[in-house]
Amino acid sequence: MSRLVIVSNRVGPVRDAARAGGLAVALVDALRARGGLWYGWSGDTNNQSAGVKVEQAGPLQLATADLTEDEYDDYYNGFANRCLWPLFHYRIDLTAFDRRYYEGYRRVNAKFASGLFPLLREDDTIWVHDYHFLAFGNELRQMGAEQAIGFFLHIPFPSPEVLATLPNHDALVRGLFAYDVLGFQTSRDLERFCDFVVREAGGHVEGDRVTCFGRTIIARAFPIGIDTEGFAKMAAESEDARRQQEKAVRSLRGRAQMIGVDRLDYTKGLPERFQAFERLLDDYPDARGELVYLQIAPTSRGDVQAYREMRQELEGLSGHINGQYGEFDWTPLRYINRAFARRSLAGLYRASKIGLITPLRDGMNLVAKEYVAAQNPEDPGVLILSRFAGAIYQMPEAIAVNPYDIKEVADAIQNARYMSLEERQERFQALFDGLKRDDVAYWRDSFLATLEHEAPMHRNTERSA
Ligand code: ADQ
Repeated sequence: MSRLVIVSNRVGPVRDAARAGGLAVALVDALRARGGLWYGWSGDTNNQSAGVKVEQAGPLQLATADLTEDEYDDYYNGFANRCLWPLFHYRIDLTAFDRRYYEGYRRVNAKFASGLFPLLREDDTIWVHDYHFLAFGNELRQMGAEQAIGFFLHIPFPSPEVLATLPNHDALVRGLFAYDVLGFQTSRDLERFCDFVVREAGGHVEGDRVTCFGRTIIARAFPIGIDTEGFAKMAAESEDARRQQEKAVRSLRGRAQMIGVDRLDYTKGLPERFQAFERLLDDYPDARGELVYLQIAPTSRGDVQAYREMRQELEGLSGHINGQYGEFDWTPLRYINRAFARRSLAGLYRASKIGLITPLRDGMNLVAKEYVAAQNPEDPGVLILSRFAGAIYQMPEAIAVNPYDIKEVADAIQNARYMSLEERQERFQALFDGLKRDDVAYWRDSFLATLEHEAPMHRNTERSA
């Protein structure tokens, strides 16, 4: 088996999964089994060039490089998080179209590619991740890399009209054709990519072969999963999870708990979610004193203005809801801005009768999957899931809602509160079976099989043609 080289912005078995987000969680799970080299940003900024640092961490070699302050501003806070992130989540209003950011982004992609190039072996398989490194493959190719290189996009791919608002969209999409395999979260993302290639770039599509800019690549949907059985076992059996669950149940004193867990990000629809909870308390007085909504939302990307503003808005809303509806012995909304250990999180999911996951847009959403995996099959909770999360395509047995429709979400919560045990069990079983089948190992193996077995055959045919 060839060596696997993973490239992603953040690297390694992270201590703070909440801040690192879903990508790091998924890759830790994916790589535990296979080992290899994992390369990316150290998380530090340093204006002296320290080069690439390589260290061993169990079966993994971790290779990291620092960013300078300017690179951090232009590449990470700038193009990645103030331009690509909002734009790919359909927030044109929050997108900063600043060409300086794009230049910084290209420079950092080139710098990281030149840091990796000398570490590569001839038969490595290279798997690049997410919107930070759209241009990475092209930079490596220009240095002469001939290895199989795949790319997986963890966030949505926008519609052609939205992508076309970006001044450098043509160069970015052209760069993607340096990869051999492109992976998307859902078939809708894949369709939008193909649409762009055909309508905006004059390419053509035949099955999963996409031709443009003189190259043919494989593009496919590979919906990311979680370690379903591992997570379920942790929720049911680990001492920490059980302790956290008992603590939660004790503090609820017979009341039901509804949970949301999200990085504090404007794509997650938190203000709308808080408003839906308020609407529930308004429209359904029987929920007052009976339901506690626990929202865990650790701060992320605090350097970006839009994130600071949203945080203030949420503090205002939560204060208002608790002031308006709270009783001396009942706090309706428990809003917590910090990370929890994964085991504790598993216990909290299990203690919750409802999982309320209503992003305005989300590539996949692993929290929805974790919530289901953590349930007690004898008495499972109900998942309410946004129709704009990628996960909805794999989880049709969740209650699907439009997160912008406050009344619809309030009604869904009320419906979930009174759902019969039989219906809850049926929905849970169907969801759990799906998550067990399409877990993180399946995601990893199917992507790598395409990259390692299908792409080389395809490259050979291209060469001999
Ligand atoms: P994220 O936007 O970070 O991921 P998500 O998929 O839900 O969103 O993953 C978040 C992860 O962080 C989960 O594993 C969750 O348990 C963990 N987490 C969140 N809050 C936490 C807390 N307070 N304490 C501990 N852990 C916490 C991006 C994309 C998603 C895509 C993933 C993976 O935006 O759409 O599903 O990558 O591809």
